[in-house]
Amino acid sequence: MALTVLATGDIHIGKKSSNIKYDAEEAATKFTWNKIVDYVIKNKIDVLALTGDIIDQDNRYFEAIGPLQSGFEKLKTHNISVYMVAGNHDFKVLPQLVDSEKHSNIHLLGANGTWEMDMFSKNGEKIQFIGWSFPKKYVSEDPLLSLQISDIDPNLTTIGLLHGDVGVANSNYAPIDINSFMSHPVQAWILGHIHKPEIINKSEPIVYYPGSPHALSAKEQGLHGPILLTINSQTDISIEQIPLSPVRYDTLSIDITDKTDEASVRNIVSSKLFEDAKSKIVKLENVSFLIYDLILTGQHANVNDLEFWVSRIIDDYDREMDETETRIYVRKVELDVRANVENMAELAKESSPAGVLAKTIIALQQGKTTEFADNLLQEWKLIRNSISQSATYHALQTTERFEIEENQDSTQYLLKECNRILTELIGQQNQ
Ligand SMILES: [Mn+2]
Repeated sequence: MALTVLATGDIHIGKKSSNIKYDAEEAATKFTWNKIVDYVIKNKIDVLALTGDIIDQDNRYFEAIGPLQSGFEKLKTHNISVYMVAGNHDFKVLPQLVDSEKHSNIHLLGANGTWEMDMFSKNGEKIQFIGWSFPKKYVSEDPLLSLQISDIDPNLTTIGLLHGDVGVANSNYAPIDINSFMSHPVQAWILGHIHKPEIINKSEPIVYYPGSPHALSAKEQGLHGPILLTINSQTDISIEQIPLSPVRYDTLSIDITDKTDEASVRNIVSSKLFEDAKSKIVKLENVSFLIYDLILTGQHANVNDLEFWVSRIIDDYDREMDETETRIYVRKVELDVRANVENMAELAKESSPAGVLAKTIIALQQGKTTEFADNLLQEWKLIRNSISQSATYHALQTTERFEIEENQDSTQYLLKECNRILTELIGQQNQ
C-alpha cells in the first residue's frame, strides 16, 4: 500500500487576501487551513507536512493560534501525523505552540537550526522525515552545509522539509545552493518560503516549492494549493497539486483595436473575461473569487475616453459563474495601446511633439534610442537611485525576491508611455 503525504507551507494564518470586494470568510487564510485539515481527514491522507511560515508571528498572532491548534486536535482525533519545520515568520512561535500542545502526532523538526530525523511508520511501511527550522529571523548560511544525520537508513524513503531561498546566494532567508540537494540520501525535498509553486528538480531528488496554498495578492497568480505525494516505493513518488485556494488572481490581455465606443469596449472585455474563466472551469471548483488584472492592447485613437470607460469596468464588472459560484471581477486595467497613426515613419520626420514621440517609438522598437529617450532614462535612473537610497526604504532592503526594475523594463515602460501620450495627442487633434 502506498503512503500519502499532503505538503504545503507559507499559509500565513492570520492574513487575508487583498482586493476582495466582499466581507467573506474565504478571504482569510485560516479558511484554507481548515480546508486543508478537512481534505486530509476526508481523503485519509497519512501525513500532513508543513514547510514553515504557517503562521505570522508579527501579524494577528492571537487570531492565528486558535485555528492552528484546533486543526491539530482534529488531526489527532483522526490519527494523522504532522511533520513540520519553522520558517522566518514563525521561528519563535511554532516551537512554543508545539511544546505547549504536547500532541504526540505533531512533530516539529530541527528546532534551533539543528537537523533532525523522525521516522513515520504505518502498517510496516516507513518514511524518514528530516528537517531544519529557522532559529532566528535572518539566516545567511546555507542550512544544507550543516546536514549530517548519521542514522538515516538509505534503504528507506526519506523526505526533507526545509524553508529557504533556493538559488539566491546572498539571501538573508537561508540561501540554498541547488547542487547541495543532490548529495544527500533524500528522495524528495519539499520547500517553503517562495509563494509561487515551482518545480526546482523533477526527480532524483524531487525538489519542489508547493507555494502558498492560499493566494494572498495579485503577485500570487494562477493555481494555488497544497501538493499530494503518493509514495509507491522509494523510487516511485508521484506528485499532484490540489487546487484549494478560494482566491485566484490572473492576468488577461485583450486586443481592443476597432472598439471605438464604450459599449463595444465593454462587450469585448466582458466576453473575453467570461471566456477565459470558462476555460479554467475544472480548476475553479474551490475558487470563490477570480480576480483579474487586464491589459488592453492594440490600436486606439482616444486614451482619455478609454481610461474613463476602463474605470467603469473596474467599478461595475462583477459576475458569478453558475457552475462553481465563482465571482469574477477586475482589480486593475493597464492600457498598452498603440497610437492610431497611419504612417509612423512619415510622422517621425516632423519636429512637432508628435513627431518626436513617433521617432522615439520607432527607435525603441528597434532596440535603438533617441536623445529624447536618453534624457528621460537618465533622469529616471537618478530618481530611482535617490529613492532606493532613501532612509525610508532601508528596512526593506531584503533579498526576499525584491529586485529593482532594470534597464529593459524601463525601456518597455518608456515605449508604452510614448505610445500612450502619442495616442492622446493624436486623439486631441482629431476632435
Ligand atoms: Mn519565509
